Amino acid sequence: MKSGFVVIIGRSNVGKSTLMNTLVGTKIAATSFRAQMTRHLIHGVMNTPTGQAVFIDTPGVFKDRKNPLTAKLTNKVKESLEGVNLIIYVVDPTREIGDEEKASYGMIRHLDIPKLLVINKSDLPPEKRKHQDEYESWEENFDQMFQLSALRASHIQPLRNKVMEYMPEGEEMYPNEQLTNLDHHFWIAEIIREKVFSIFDKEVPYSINVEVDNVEEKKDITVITARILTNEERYKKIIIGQKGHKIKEIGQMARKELEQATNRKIFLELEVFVDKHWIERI
Ligand SMILES: Nc1nc2c(ncn2[C@@H]2O[C@H](COP(=O)(O)OP(=O)(O)OP(=O)(O)O)[C@@H](O)[C@H]2O)c(=O)[nH]1
Ligand SMILES: [Mg+2]
Repeated sequence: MKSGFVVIIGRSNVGKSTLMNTLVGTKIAATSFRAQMTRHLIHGVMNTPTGQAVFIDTPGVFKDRKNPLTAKLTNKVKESLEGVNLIIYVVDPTREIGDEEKASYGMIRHLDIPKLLVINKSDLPPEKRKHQDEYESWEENFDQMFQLSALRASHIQPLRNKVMEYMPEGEEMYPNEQLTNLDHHFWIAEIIREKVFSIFDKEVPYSINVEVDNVEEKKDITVITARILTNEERYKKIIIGQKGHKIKEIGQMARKELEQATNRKIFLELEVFVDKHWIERI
C-alpha cells in the first residue's frame, strides 16, 4: 500500500485548514476569517483504497504582525517541511501577490519536493478573484495546478487522486480510526479558541489562548473545565463582557459544536485569566 506526508502551506487565511478538513472529509482543524488561526502542526489523515496520506496543516506565513507569536509560528512552518513527500501550496486569488506571498513561496521554491499549486476560493465570483491570472502564471513553477473551492468541496477529488499518485510505497502511519495527532483536550481548546476568534476583532484574538484542564465523562453528560488566557486585564474585561454576556456567548457556541461532534450533552465551564506566559507554552 501507499503512505506519505503532504504539507499544506501558504500565507495566512488562504484556506489551508479548510482544505485539509475537506480533503479528510471531517472537521479537524479550526478555521477563521481572521489571520493566524492555526498555531500548530495539525495532522489530518486521508484513507483511500490505495493507501493513506497524512496532511500537515501549518500556521499561515504572516509578515505584518510584530507579535512574539509570529516568529514561533514561522519556525513551525519550517519544521513542517522536513521529510514530506509532497507540498500543496495554497493561494487566495482575491489577494494580490505582495511581500507576504513572496515570503511564503520563498520557503518552498528551492525545495526538491514535488509541489502542487492550489488556487482556492473558486466559488467566489470572478470580479472578486482579481488576481487569478497572476497566480495562474505561477503554474510553470509547480508540478500541477488545481482550481477548487475548499469551502464548498468542489473539484476536490482530482486533487485527492493526484496526492495518492505521489505517495510512496509504505505502511500506514495512523490506525484506521485515528484521523489526527490532536489529543482530545487540544481539540476542545481549538474549538473554543475558534469561537473567540469569531466574536472579537482587532487584537483580542491574538492576545488569547485556551487551555482545557479537565474533561470528565459522567453518565449522561461530559463536564469540561477550560480557561481562556489573555495577556492583559483590559482584554479580560472585553472577553467577559457586560454582565458576562460575551463569555456566555462563547461558551454556548463552543458547547453546541462539541455536542454535535461528540453526540453527548456537554457542560462547559469557562473562565478567563490574565497570563502573559501562554505564548511560551505554544
Ligand atoms: N469563499 C471561500 N472561502 C474560503 C474557502 N476556503 C476557505 N475560505 C475561508 O477563508 C478563511 C480562512 O480559512 P482558513 O482555512 O482558516 O485559512 P488558513 O489558511 O488555515 O488560515 P491560517 O490558519 O490563519 O493560516 C475562512 O473564513 C474560510 O471560511 C473557499 O474555498 N471559498
Ligand atoms: Mg489554518
